[in-house]
Amino acid sequence: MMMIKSAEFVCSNTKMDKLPPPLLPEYAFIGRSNVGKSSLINAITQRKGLAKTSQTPGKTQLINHFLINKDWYLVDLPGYGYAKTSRDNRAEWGKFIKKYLFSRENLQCVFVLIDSRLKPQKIDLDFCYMLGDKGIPFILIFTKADKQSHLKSDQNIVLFHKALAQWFEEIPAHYLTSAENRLGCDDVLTLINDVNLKFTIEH
Ligand SMILES: Nc1nc2c(ncn2[C@@H]2O[C@H](COP(=O)(O)OP(=O)(O)OP(=O)(O)O)[C@@H](O)[C@H]2O)c(=O)[nH]1
Ligand SMILES: [Mg+2]
Repeated sequence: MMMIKSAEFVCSNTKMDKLPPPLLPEYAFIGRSNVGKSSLINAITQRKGLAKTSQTPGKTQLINHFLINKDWYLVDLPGYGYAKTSRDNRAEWGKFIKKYLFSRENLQCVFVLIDSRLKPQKIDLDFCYMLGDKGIPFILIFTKADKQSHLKSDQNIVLFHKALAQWFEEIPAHYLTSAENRLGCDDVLTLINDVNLKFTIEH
């Protein structure tokens, strides 16, 4: 299992050319606003204040890079589907997030966070289809498992898989997690560790 020896905030950006050089493997957390992206980054790294969290949706507004063990990046992204954001803001979100997702060379995997308490939501399914369409590999992370029974979470996971199965031949791997009790966090780290070992810089 991977130990977290260091976790440092590097920078916040909306501009691709200001991101850290793409020389280390990188993993991005994305999902609906308030789904628990920043909280999960803190739980995974066991650093409570590393990524800023809030009860109010729309907290994370930029592409935030964190350097872990001086060896790989975790990226906290702004959430989608935040109703209070103006239409201009939302268009802006789409633009820079898509540019990031489609062109970041060292991006190894996108973690799409889904609230495990909810039945499949169109906005999440649409986001998954969009990634699939662009050939961007992703993994599903169901969040906030501590808020209900395991059975309920599993039912929602099955429903989500069924919805995806209409479009995908291969259903992406998934994890059930909680930022509250760290359920699933070490499994996510193990996956990251495995991918890190295979990382090579392509020229
Ligand atoms: N019980 C419980 N609460 C959680 C969990 N993860 C997040 N929360 C709560 O959900 C709220 C939103 O968490 P954030 O981590 O800020 O969510 P986010 O996805 O980063 O939100 P944006 O940055 O606005 O897109 C906070 O009040 C967290 O305390 C969890 O696993 N269990
Ligand atoms: Mg956030």
